[in-house]
Amino acid sequence: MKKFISILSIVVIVTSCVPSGEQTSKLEELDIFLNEVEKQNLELGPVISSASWISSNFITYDSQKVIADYGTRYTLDALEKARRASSFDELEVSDEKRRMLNILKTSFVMPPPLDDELAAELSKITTSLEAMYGGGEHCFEDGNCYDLEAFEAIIDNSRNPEELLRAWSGWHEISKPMKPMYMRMVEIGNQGANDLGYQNLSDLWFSKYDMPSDEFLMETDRVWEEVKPLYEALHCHVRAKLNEHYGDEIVSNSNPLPVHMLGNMWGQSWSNIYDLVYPKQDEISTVNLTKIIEERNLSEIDMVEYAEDFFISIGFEALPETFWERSLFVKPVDRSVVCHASAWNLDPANNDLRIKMCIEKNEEDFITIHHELGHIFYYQAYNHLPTLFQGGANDGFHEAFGDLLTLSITPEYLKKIDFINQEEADLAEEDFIGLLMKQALEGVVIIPWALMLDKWRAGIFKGDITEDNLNESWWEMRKNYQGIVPPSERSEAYFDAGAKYHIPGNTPYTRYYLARIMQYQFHEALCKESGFEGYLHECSVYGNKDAGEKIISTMAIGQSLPWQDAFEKITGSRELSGESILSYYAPLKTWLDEQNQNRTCGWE
Ligand code: X8Z
Ligand code: ZN
Repeated sequence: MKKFISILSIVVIVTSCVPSGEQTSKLEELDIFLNEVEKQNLELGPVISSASWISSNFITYDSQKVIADYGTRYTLDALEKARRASSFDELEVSDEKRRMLNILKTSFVMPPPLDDELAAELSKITTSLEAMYGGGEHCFEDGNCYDLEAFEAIIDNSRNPEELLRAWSGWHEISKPMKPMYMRMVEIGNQGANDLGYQNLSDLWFSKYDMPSDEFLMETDRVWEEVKPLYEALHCHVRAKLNEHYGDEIVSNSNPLPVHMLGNMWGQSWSNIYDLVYPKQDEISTVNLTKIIEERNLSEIDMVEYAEDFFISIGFEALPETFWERSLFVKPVDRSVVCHASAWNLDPANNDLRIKMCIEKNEEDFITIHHELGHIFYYQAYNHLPTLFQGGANDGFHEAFGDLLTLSITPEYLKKIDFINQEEADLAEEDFIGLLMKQALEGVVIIPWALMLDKWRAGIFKGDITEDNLNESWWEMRKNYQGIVPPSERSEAYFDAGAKYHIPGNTPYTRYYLARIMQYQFHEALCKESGFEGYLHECSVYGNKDAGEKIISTMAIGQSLPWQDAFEKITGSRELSGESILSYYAPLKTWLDEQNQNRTCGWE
């Protein structure tokens, strides 16, 4: 999700107390301030967003210069506003205005102190890091150069351990030079967080969840404990199957999994090795969306249209013409762009919505398109709100809705849109373990990764992890949470975390953890409410206007209320829980436990 901090409201609220003279003038001052913020957001926001769009779409010396400069000015201005917002701390105001003031004080990811030079230095670093990733390329001694997409073409598809190792290692060269810049960025960012009244960046990042940060972190850990047995069962089975295929030398039966053998550059999704881990691979019972996309010769835009159609089927309004005109769907051949998929809300007042994605014609990207459109339709649903309330109920909500709908890509749905026929749908439904396995290799596998990534960052922010053990701690945590190890010993000369977009891109990652838990809670609630009684994986909300209404009206709240209120609207509960994901995968868990019966599971 991309947008520069949004801004605020004109609504006049009557407070419950009778204000004294002094309060009245302070209240008037507050109204004037909030109106100014809204006006500025409406005027300047779209221009800054355009500069940012250009800098990500055309990575050049000049575009980076412009965005670094805009970034500095914008951040300094936002800091000034945060300071002014704090001056109303003691004033008795409505809940709505208090929320707006809090948003002004907390909407920072990497704040500098209120200092021109440090702000400029920080902006330069953050801009450069993102460009280094976006333009990342590694050339081997034979003179052949590869960018991320070229390396991924190997990692995602090859079954040759040497080739895989070369591709994995090649891509992880690009982040070496990021390390000192990253450390300096954290140093400045921590000072900035401190100036805003936080202990450090970690304190700032985790204080945005309408509860004290330590309570929130306990919640995330509690849910992980619930989901862990499912992950461990999957890990055990996948390891045994990879061991069968590759032998002890490549994948041992007792050690953690080597990251380069998992069909994904970061080992965060294992769906590309589905055929190795699920015994029925040769039968037609498994729907292969990549094959269907190829056979039907679908274009990148066709793929986006199918996703749009899903949202429209449940009651969303079609996307504006400008979405189709201004988005980037295909990787340009003649220039460097940040290919990592993103959704943009450039000019809320004019509904200028776009995605930027180098779409590949395969199943993985078909799913990612739904994810991105989840962001886009969220923007569309809340863009009527004051700019300060234009945001997800929390950042996990923003990531969850597109993913939620992908749970509805059932065989029955695929038959409805004519991707498969009745016989294929029946076969696929019968082989529900295959179906759940495919989902789990993405949806369950990502969970410990999505939790550990920010735990590692928090360690740096708090100073528990230093430049001397940056890489070591990264792999230590990956081993503990995911049971994954690097192909070989990695020294501190490497900065392996920097080879993942969200580290140089400074995108908090706990949002994906929340999304991957909440999406099942949403799915279960929406399915049950529509009277569905079967297995959760058979339920599709395609065409279900009641479910759509729930989603749209929740989205329309934006971030105007605590996330728990929005959560309750859909699920009837105010708490995260691992129960829904466990029920969704219950048949798979039973199957995995049988398969794992005589295996040794777990890792050191
Ligand atoms: O970054 C993304 C989206 C954009 S918000 C494509 N995701 C995470 C990732 O790629 O690591 C979606 C899944 C997790
Ligand atoms: Zn996203």
